[in-house]
Amino acid sequence: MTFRSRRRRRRTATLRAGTAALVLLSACLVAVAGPAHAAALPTGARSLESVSHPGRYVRHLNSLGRLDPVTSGSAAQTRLDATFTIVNGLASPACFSFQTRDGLFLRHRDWGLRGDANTGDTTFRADATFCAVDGSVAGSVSLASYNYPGRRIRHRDFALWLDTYQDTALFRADSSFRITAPWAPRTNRGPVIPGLFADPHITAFGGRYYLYPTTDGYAGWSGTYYKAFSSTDLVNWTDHGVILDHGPDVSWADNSAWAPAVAARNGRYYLYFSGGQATGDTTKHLGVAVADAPTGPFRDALGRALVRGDQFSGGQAIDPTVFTDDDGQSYLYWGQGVARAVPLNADMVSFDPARVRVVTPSGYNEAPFVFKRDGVYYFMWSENDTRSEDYRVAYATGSTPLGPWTKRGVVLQKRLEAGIKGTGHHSVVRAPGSDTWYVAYHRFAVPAGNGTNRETAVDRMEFAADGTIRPIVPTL
Ligand code: FUB
Repeated sequence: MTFRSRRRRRRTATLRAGTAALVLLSACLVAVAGPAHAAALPTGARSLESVSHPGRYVRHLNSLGRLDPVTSGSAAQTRLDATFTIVNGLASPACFSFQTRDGLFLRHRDWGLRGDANTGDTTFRADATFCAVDGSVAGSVSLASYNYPGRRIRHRDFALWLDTYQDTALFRADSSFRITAPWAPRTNRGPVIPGLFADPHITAFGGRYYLYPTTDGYAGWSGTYYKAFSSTDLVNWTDHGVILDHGPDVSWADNSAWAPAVAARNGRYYLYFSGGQATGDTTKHLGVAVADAPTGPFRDALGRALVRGDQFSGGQAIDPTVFTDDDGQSYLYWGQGVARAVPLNADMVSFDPARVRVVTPSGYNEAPFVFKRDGVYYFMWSENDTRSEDYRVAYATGSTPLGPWTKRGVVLQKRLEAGIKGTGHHSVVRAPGSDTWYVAYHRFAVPAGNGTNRETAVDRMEFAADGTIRPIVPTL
């Protein structure tokens, strides 16, 4: 074991000890307080009704958290302010965050609850994450602070506070909420998976669709783990939880868990991913992990990078994708700034470095994706910077998986009249057994998102009779 990996294991052990201490602290509080089991919440649009004051709901008003009456006769703005999208916890996938309809997150500050924009820093993410435990009556929940587990959201004078838990009937009732249908249901489809997820890789295995995104919402894209989602209809998605976490699972990468892509071969599933280190060294590397099921758990296949960031001159080693041709040969593509491609060996975890080719088309920035239709190879990519509202998707065609490529142009870009910006880092899937195609991509979260607060959308992708891709219309 190297010094670095020993240090790494120590850090993981320290983190685990910290987590254990938090759990122990919660357990002690629970011992005083009575049972408070971790509870699962449905993600998606919901409202939260007070247990002690039925008819009053959690809402925000002038940025402050309140508990106010809401009825079907309430003003539209009141119903909107009392509707939250329950999402993956910004600080932990084991807990939850609450996104307002205007794109803010419920967080505590000076022990008061308020709605603020996600800065992506560690403090904000922790302040905006709450862990669900059983509430005072069956079917209700209580929300414990992620970073102050002894405190819970409760109402006092109809304002929302993060107060220290008290083992009284009054506190228990004032800190318990029923999760109800949303007061303001969405009139559009919204992101396909609630919350902040970018760089979606969509694929189909065994007649089921899978989505593998980057977990977003972190300043500097410093996220550390990947989740998997699956669906039969591209509308209703099951969250399969964390499938790979750089913390405990990858010895050579700490953060920058970006842009996963999964390929299947011989009954095994290979997850290609980007990773960086927390040492001040900003170099990114590509890794590969393997699992027996598309939802993992994945384990690092090599214990080292598959492509080191300094292995080839020029460009960043990020954004991997794999295309497998009809003859069974798989190809790995990757790169920001420079696009590279190489045939993978049959083991899917090695290649001959001498066979790596630069295949950068004009306008290319990152996020390569390759598929084949009617004997034509399509090479697609993202142009501009992911922080720009002009981040967009372009493509080229060729007669081999390695080009040469003929650029065909931009096919997916912002739609300002619908409030859609920064549409890029996409992937494409064919509906099994058909010639119906879909594209998954990310956009700035609607509303109020930006280049580190992105969400995942899926739309139809159609072809003209000559095989060119019709302009894709991004929809809300
Ligand atoms: O999500 C982090 C990075 O942003 C990806 O690797 C890029 O493609 C861009 O989407």
